Amino acid sequence: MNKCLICNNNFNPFVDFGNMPIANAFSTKKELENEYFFSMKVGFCENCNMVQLLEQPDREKMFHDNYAFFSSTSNYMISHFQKFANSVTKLQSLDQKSFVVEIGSNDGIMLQNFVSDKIPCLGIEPSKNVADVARKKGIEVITDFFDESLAARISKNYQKADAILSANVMCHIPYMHSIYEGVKTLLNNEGVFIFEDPYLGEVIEKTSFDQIYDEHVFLFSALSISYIANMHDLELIHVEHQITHGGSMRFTIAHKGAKNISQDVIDLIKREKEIGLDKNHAYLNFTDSVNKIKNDLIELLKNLKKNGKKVVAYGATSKSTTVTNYFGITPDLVECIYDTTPIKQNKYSPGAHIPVLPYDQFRDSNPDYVLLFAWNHSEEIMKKEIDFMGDQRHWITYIPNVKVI
Ligand code: DWN
Ligand code: SAH
Repeated sequence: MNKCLICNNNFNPFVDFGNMPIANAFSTKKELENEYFFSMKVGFCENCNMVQLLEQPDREKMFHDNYAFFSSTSNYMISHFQKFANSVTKLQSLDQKSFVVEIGSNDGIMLQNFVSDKIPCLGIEPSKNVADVARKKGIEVITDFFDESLAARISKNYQKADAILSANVMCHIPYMHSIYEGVKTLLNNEGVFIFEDPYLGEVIEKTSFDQIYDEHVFLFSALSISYIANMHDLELIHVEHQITHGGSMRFTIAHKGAKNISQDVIDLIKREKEIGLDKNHAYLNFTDSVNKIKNDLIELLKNLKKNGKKVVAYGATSKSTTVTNYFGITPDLVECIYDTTPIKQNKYSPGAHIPVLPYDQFRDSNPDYVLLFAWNHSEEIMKKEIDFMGDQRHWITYIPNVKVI
């Protein structure tokens, strides 16, 4: 039995991925000698409806001066965050007197839009190397982990926020109560806290099990978010589906009673109950669905190898660490991974030790099959590579099931 991080209720895991390394620990040969592993199991708390990791490595092991994920590696995401920022400016009628705080601002992909509109903003980003990229864009960043005490300091030293924003960060933070207390302190009376993360409903529906890795301690639903908001005198007032990262949900939170709750919240909670996301039952077949993908993909890769085909991968994603380690994909089956991120290049993937090579070498490698680890960016990537792939080369994708394209 484990204790829920949100409500302290007892619960059991519904899937066990075994030992996993740090998903973004792309390493040199020497660094691999001290590789760190943790036991990755996921459970569902039937009391507050939160899906969560049972164990998460210390935050300093994941977020530090050499964090490997840079948000601006996708052009689609750059335009996504421009639209996100513009929608907040409109919603809150932001101007030069306003104040926007982003939690987990990474390389400034979101805040750069407020800077160019001259709207005062502040980023909170514990990973110094990515924060430095944002600073070069003229964005003020505090290199620290957001929590209750930092929120108190910011509201004292700056001003209360009209908007607190966060994307793909809330699901990374186990100390959620401290976050919500911090939000309550920092948000002004009419302020909104808007964040988006991979959506539980879609992870279950599509079996996108690779959204589960060390950094992703939670998978959210409207049910679980309204539960935790309520615990802190806050309220879920709006939800908006996003296609990013394979299916995400944007949640808007405000002080309790400050704003109307939209019909979309009521509808989504109703739908989540209809499909049973509030019951253990919804999670029982998850392991079987993951294992079906595993068996199909391994069989395909083994057949391709037997037939002398060259298979490489595209996108050294965090998600691929779960795929390669749980499925047992080694360099024997997938020669290498091509990626545009300099800090990942000429290193080895965590656990599976597949070489990561610069994207510039992808085309010269002349592959027959390309396993798309960055499947969430498939539209952008397939469009970019359409001429090269032609009719002779094939993509392999595996969410929601194994497909050769
Ligand atoms: O939640 C998280 C999300 C936002 O980002 C973090 N915990 C970590 C990270 O997850 P990820 O690594 O699974 O994210 P992506 O966006 O799927 O990673 C894409 C990878 O593929 C990057 O390493 C960049 C690379 N890439 C590329 O080589 N060529 C991406 C594109 C679009 C390309 O054209
Ligand atoms: N918002 C970006 C980055 C997501 S990656 C995007 O959507 O692309 C997750 C980021 O959260 C990392 O940059 C990590 O350093 C940061 N992070 C982790 N814990 C945090 C915390 N407690 N406070 C602020 N940022 C945090």
